[in-house]
Amino acid sequence: MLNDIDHIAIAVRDLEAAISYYKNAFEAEVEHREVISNDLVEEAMVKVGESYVQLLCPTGPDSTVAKFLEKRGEGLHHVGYRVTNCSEALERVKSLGFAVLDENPRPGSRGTTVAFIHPKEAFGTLIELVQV
Ligand code: CMX
Ligand code: CO
Repeated sequence: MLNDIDHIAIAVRDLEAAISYYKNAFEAEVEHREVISNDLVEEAMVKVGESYVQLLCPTGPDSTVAKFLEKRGEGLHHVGYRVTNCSEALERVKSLGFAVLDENPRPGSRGTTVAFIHPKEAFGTLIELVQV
């Protein structure tokens, strides 16, 4: 079901500084930027092969990413796996009784359809199912 790693998300305090770091250290370029208002975050997608590093910065104090930065500091926030059918993949996880954060798929950035799975039963890793 997991076709590819779509992105690895890293929570950062200063988006411009993180973009500069990837550019200077690795000559890696931002391919897409977007404010995801539902999640109160701004993303910069840095291209890595066919995948991305999603640099993620809160747009306000109520963002769960702001809470994450406060509690845990900057670092790995979640892994996004590319799936063919987000709804089917989510239903499977739900039918097995694992906790999810989205009962139904919803719009993500770049016109994707996404659903988040709770980290508590996923061995401490927040998972995003991404249908491109
Ligand atoms: N990875 C792993 N564990 C995490 C986590 C993360 N990113 N964020 C929080 N947790 C853990 C906390 O440490 C806490 O663990 P304990 O109970 O052991 O202390 C537990 O999850 C609950 O954390 P919390 O602080 O009480 O809950 P939050 O209100 O911060 O919510 C979460 C956490 C995962 C439910 C929330 O971040 C969420 O719903 N995420 C899905 C949406 C999202 O992340 N959007 C931003 C990205 C958008 C995108 O990529 O497109
Ligand atoms: Co993501």
